[in-house]
Amino acid sequence: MKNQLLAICIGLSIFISCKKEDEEATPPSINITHTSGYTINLPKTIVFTASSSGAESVSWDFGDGTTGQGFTAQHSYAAYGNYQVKATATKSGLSSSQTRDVPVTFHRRVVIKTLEVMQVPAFKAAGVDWDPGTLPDLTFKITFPGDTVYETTTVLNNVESGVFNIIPPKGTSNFSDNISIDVYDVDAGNVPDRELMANAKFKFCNVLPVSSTYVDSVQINSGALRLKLKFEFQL
Ligand SMILES: [Ca+2]
Repeated sequence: MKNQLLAICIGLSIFISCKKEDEEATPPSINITHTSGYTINLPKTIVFTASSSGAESVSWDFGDGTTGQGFTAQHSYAAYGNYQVKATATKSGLSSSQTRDVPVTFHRRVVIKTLEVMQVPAFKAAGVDWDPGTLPDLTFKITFPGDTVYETTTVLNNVESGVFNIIPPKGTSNFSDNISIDVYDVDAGNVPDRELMANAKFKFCNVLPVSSTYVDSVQINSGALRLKLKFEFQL
């Protein structure tokens, strides 16, 4: 009986010590949660929480070149953008990481409602008119990420400026998306039937003001091309 008990104890202790080694060899789990990044004020402070089983420490990469420590950490962002935030949990030299996209943004989506062409290049080449004797016939194309194109059929004839309504409004949910706007002079029946006058590229995160003022329009300048966009934030 004594020998049996001894054998059970030895067996149990081996089992426990094996189990302990297994536990030590398992990297800690990691899961990030955070407070909302939607704001009209900058800087925007976001509180990050890491939940982890077994982690001894958690380190953070806030995605804007700064880092932090702790199961709970907070960081203030000075600019709008989508930040890739990475948390790393460490235990006994083993680590696990999780990365989350964290948007710091006014709202979830911005849509362009009108495009005002304020100024176009005066000539297509040195001293050569777009339309000899008359003013250009304006039209435009907006390219959103993924080559999603909004191409208007509206033409503003014989003008150098004017306003296009975009119906329904077109937009993006990612403020760091590249948006490209082409402005053309149309010459129906000619070859080519339209000529690119100028192009402007921008990201909403770069053109929105870094202030507490809620805006609904921005001006985009690219060389001689000057555009004004009226937009709307949507939830
Ligand atoms: Ca024309």
